[in-house]
Amino acid sequence: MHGEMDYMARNTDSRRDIRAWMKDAKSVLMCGFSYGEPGAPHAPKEGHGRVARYAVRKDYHEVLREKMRSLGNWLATEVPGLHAVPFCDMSPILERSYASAAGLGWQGKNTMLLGADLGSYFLIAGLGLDIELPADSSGPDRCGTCTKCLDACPTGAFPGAYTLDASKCIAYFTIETKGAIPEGFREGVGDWVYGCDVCQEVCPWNRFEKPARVLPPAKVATELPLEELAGPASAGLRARLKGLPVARAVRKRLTRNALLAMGNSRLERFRPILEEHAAGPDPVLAEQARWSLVKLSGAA
Ligand code: B12
Ligand code: SF4
Ligand code: SF4
Repeated sequence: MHGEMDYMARNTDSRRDIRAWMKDAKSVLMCGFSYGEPGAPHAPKEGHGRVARYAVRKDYHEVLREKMRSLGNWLATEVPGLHAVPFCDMSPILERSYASAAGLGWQGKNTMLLGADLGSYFLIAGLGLDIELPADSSGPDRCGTCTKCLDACPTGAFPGAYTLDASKCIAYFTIETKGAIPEGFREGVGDWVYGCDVCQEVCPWNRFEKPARVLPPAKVATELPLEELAGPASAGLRARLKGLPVARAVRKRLTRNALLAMGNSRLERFRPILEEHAAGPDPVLAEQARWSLVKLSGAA
């Protein structure tokens, strides 16, 4: 279920309890930061690769940790001697479980944390505190009989409601996987080149997404030209992506993903660039390019 993300199998108990790494923690304060863009089109675009929305705005890790650090500093002026530890994404903790317990929403059938007035396009950050705060409680589960996210997942990554097999998720394949993306999932990856938003796009609660304030969209579209991602012009594109989460991707991984999307596009104009990679020295890229060339020929 975890694929190459070994850290998810480690410390499963400590990831449920912050006191495993913050011994004096008595409360955890959780915040959600919207990256919504109500009304923005996020449709596929011919010859382009799609990037998850969160990945084309300022890298949230630092921005949100800094926000929580400032909140901790302000609290310390009210409570002298306060010990506060900010965290966002990188700490070994199940952030969605804590955020749900803090009343930010419920974990939907797609495992995303959803708020009734916020949808799921928000990121989570927290602050461990050595003082007692009044406890909140989880919001009610409002998924009801809906199964849109489970039905829409292009790679069948949900073995059941509320459970994700991370090793089948497009976000895992495109961001985390180092080698080849397994053949059986390549068609499903479609035109996604970094992350995936399908199980959120179909969610009715995202009608209530809120415009982003802390994480406004960068001036880069969520659809990137595949030639630029896989071709010699990619240096220019990387300069435009500097500082965004998508730029965290190793160049080779983005190239591999773009070659895959070229195959799924069935566009003949990608043949020369695919042929170039198919004859190139990198075995992962060469194999991916050969697969995509077969798709272009319509042989499979
Ligand atoms: C590893 C990771 C991934 C992995 C695995 C994701 C996963 N679901 O486990 C991959 C790379 C696939 C991934 C993908 C994405 N991720 Co991610 N990811 C993480 C990370 C670092 C750890 C998550 C983890 O430990 N998962 C392990 C399992 C055990 O946790 P879990 O899903 O919460 O599982 C529990 C629930 O399902 C729960 N449960 C809850 N209710 C119910 C009800 C029933 C009946 C049952 C049976 C179970 C159940 O039981 C499980 C066990 O506790 C967190 C940050 C963090 N430190 O928490 C971000 C985080 C979860 N990711 C985030 C985001 C934004 C994404 C993507 C949307 C990115 C994208 N657009 O591509 C996708 C969404 C995929 C999805 N549908 O979840 C956000 C989610 C924000 C939100 N509003 O929920 C987080 C919190 C980062 C952040 N700081 O904001 N991610
Ligand atoms: S992010 Fe995409 S691949 Fe992953 S579970 Fe959601 S729909 Fe499926
Ligand atoms: S799509 Fe439906 S089932 Fe999935 S999280 Fe949204 S409301 Fe829940």
